[in-house]
Amino acid sequence: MKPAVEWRQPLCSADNEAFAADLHAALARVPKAISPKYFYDEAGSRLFEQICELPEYYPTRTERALIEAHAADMAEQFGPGVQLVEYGAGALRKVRLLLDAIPRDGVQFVPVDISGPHLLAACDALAADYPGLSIQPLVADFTRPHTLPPCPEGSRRVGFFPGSSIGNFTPTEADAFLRLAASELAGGGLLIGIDLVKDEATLHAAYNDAAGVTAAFNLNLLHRARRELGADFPPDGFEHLAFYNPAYRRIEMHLRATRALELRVGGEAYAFHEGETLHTEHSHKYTVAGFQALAARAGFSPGKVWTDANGWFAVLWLEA
Ligand code: AVJ
Repeated sequence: MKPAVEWRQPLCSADNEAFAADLHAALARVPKAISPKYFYDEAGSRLFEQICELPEYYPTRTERALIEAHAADMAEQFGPGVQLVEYGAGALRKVRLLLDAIPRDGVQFVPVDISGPHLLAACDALAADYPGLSIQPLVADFTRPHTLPPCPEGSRRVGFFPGSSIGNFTPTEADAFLRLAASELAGGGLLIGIDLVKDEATLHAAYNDAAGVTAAFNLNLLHRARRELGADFPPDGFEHLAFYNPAYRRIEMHLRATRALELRVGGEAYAFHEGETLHTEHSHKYTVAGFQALAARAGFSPGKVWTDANGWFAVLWLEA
């Protein structure tokens, strides 16, 4: 039995100072905009898990049903021995559906996530449920150069990027990520979930849930800045804004100033006029053909595609 090793000692640690530097840059920019990766501190990761359970938020349950129904077919694309690298691993729920379809001694699992405490807790839970599974977590920002553990001999390296997380990237950023992935997965492949273009009402509801969890998730960025950086964003000074921008085929999330504001972050002063926003997230929607073309330009060959009956979500196999 292979031991579940080394995950008390992540291979490298995410850069905490990056948040301060990026927040200053975000507030100095016109229009103001910050990377959505800063949503995912412990509180933010927990809120995101709540989003995944919301009735309006169809992507998670749709993708889960696809993987559940087709896990064996998906695993067949991987081949017999696999180093499975999950980008932005989160709570490690979906991968279980895949792991259930692969013989345990044929897989080394490498979850990569920026949120260290959350990742390690998720690995604990996974190890308890999958005794004997080899797990090598990596606490890292997977959009930046990082070093994966070596691929075990006789195994293919396969990336797993579910949840349509790639939607957070602009097409240019998606291209850069796919190129990085195509090179580190060369000889293997990538199993990726993408959210598809659909009617605006369905999209709008998914990012404006009645319970206000998405709003809390968005606003948590400001709470995090207060907690970690001593920034003085007034709690009632901003509100959640999410809408579909058809020109870019993306949902945009913003934090909108409810009044003119002056605030300080670590000694620097910034101003918002009433209604001005800090753009916090893109969530790009794709067509299957459009995404395959993007992936092909980055070095992948399109393979099998699994979609739900509504055509709301797709899981794609891409050979690297
Ligand atoms: C994790 C990027 C896939 O875009 O749907 C959910 C994040 N933001 N609700 C998405 C999110 C607001 C989510 N992704």
